[in-house]
Amino acid sequence: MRANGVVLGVVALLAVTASACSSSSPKAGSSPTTNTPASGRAGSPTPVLNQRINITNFAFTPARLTIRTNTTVIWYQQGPAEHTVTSGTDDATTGTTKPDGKFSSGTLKVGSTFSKTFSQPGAYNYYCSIHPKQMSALIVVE
Ligand SMILES: [Cu+2]
Repeated sequence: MRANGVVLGVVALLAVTASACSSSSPKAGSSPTTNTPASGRAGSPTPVLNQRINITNFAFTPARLTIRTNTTVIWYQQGPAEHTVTSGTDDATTGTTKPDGKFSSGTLKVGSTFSKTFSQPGAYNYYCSIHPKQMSALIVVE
C-alpha cells in the first residue's frame, strides 16, 4: 500500500527534525557573560573596608575622602561642641545648605560615633547642620 509508505516517511521526517532541534539547543542558555570583570584591579592592595573621619575643632578631617564602594565610614565626634553629619549640598555663594536625605546622624554628643556604608558610586557632600558655614566636607565613592 502506498499510503503506508507516505505515513512512514512523514514520521521519519518528524523524528529527524525533532532530533535536530534537540541536538542544537543545549548551548542556547549557556552563552558566556562577558560584562562582569573577574578581578577589579590586579596588584592593588587589599581594599580597606573601614575609613575613619575625625570631627574635632569644628572640622571634618579629612575634609575630602575617596573610598571604594562598600566601604564603611565612621565619624568620631571628639568635640568640643555637638555636631551632626548631614548629607546635602553646600552653596558657598548664598551660604545655605540643603539636606538631601541620603544620611543624617542627628546631633552627635562628644565621644559618640556615626557610621554609614557607601554601596553606590558618586560624590556625597555633607555638612554639620549646627555649624554649616564652618563645617562641610566631601566623600567620593569610586
Ligand atoms: Cu558642628
